[in-house]
Amino acid sequence: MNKIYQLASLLLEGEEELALQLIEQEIERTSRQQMMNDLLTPAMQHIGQLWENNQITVADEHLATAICDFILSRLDIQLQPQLRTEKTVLLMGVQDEEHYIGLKMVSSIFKQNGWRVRYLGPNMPETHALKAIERWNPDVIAISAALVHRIMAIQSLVLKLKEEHPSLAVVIGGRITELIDLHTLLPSSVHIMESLPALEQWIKEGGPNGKKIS
Ligand code: B12
Repeated sequence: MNKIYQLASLLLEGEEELALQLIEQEIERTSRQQMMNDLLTPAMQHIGQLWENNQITVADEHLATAICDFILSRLDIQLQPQLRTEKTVLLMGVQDEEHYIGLKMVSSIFKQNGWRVRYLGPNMPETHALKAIERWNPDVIAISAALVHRIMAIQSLVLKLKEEHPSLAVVIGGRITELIDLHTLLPSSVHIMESLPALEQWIKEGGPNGKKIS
């Protein structure tokens, strides 16, 4: 069976140990980033399809998501970055956004590259997002959104960020980047990243101090 379907079915069956084993084998064969991009993401997307087609229940999807979340946390704890930078990234999902598995993957990529990560999770109210910036003084703020109608929340937050913290690097990612062209809707200084490989490349090229990619 194709590994993506195999993983999706292990997640849906609640087989967390077997799912973890499959994921660890994949990391050994490829890399953590490739496993997240080429195996775990498509497995969750497949689960989304099954859900949309009423082939699984909401409870099945919740179980799969919970295991996925647990596995990502467990893999994160084992992370031992080779280099440490003095850079800090603040991660959050925009207000009302509940999808956060992608954001956890982003967190893992930053950590693996030696960054200090302050992960605020999904559904961050704008005023609190702004307060958190005062508190943590990050080099980068990375924002995730899955649904198209989050565009208003993104635009509003970006506008305030550009007003109050003009030099702060802003990175936007998530499923929304596949659905609409954010380049035309946001200031050109915002880094719009459609994938984990694009993010990793940006980090390796120096992040906010390197060249701008989009
Ligand atoms: C699990 C899930 C949920 C869970 C989320 C729990 C959680 N802890 O995240 C729950 C049950 C809460 C949920 C709720 C809803 N969901 Co939902 N959900 C999913 C599902 C099955 C998987 C999401 C996921 O984890 N994907 C895997 C991750 C890794 O992918 P990702 O988020 O795209 O992230 C990747 C990239 O985008 C990138 N990335 C993400 N963020 C960032 C940030 C930066 C900075 C960067 C660089 C990169 C980056 O990194 C990841 C790496 O590959 C998807 C199916 C799908 N196609 O994804 C549906 C899906 C997204 N949901 C959908 C819907 C409709 C909803 C609801 C509206 C349902 C409802 N009626 O209540 C609500 C909305 C909730 C809300 N207020 O936000 C639809 C959206 C359809 C559409 N029109 O856009 C989907 C596509 C399912 C479907 N096929 O119908 N959902």
